[in-house]
Amino acid sequence: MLGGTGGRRSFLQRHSPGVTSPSGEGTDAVVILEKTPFQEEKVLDLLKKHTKLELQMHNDIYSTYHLYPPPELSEIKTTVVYPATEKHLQKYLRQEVHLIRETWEDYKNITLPFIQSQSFSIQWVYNILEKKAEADRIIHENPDPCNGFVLVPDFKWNQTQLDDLYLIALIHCREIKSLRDLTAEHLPLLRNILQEGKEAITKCFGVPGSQLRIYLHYQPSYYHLHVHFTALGYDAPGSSVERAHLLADVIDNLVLDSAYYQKRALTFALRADELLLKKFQEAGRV
Ligand code: G7M
Repeated sequence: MLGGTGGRRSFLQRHSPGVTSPSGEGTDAVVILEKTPFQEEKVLDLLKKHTKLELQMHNDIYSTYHLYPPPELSEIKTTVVYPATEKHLQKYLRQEVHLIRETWEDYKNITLPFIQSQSFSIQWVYNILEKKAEADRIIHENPDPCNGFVLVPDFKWNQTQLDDLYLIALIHCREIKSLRDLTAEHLPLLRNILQEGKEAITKCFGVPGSQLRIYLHYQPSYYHLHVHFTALGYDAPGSSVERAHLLADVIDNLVLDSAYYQKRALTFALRADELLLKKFQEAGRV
């Protein structure tokens, strides 16, 4: 089965037969294949080095080709989730989407009970915070248990080129699930992430703060507060208006009103077979 993540370069292979779990049972795996951006300094090699070129069509000054690059210039970034839960499979399969406008009452009556009933693991987050995984990839850490965070390259970024730069800040505090929990009490934490995150990325990768898109997702996939840092020129999956909330705007909103995110309606898209959509449908809210 083939689906897409919405990103132009991502595809999914749903795979059950032939994949075997450690216990010997057949289990689904998610395999995400992404063509990585071109590296400018390799483009000449791409055109010269052992590249097979087949003419597709020619018309006046225009021609198109099939170009078959050598293996070292045709990397496909591959991410594997195995064994994959039903939630992982749902997340990546191509489906119809519906826009939800969630009021604070909807959040309390529908979304929050749903989140609490789910056992979607955020162990990978705890592994990073406890240095049990990805410790060597940490770009910056503020160790304060309330106002601190860890900044690491996102899964989606192979760190080979800056065009698709993508990092995430994971907060040390384990009590904040999402944007909905934020109040003015969290301003020091959010300001630390904004300020220190920008400085660390500029220092480490030479990308200035003015070229970073810094935002939170609502709904997130993982209910442990985290902030996305992506290159401004990169059309990152999940940076659309119905999902991304700029951190600088979030901070300003909380300065204006501490209960801003416990008052206003928030919009997000849900795929057709997501359980949360079913909950909104059952409550007559879609
Ligand atoms: O806001 P949302 O929950 O959708 O974003 C979660 C982000 O975490 C995504 O951008 C993922 O690519 C990233 N991510 C997910 N996992 C499981 C990992 C991981 O194990 N390591 C790292 N570095 N990033 C991850």
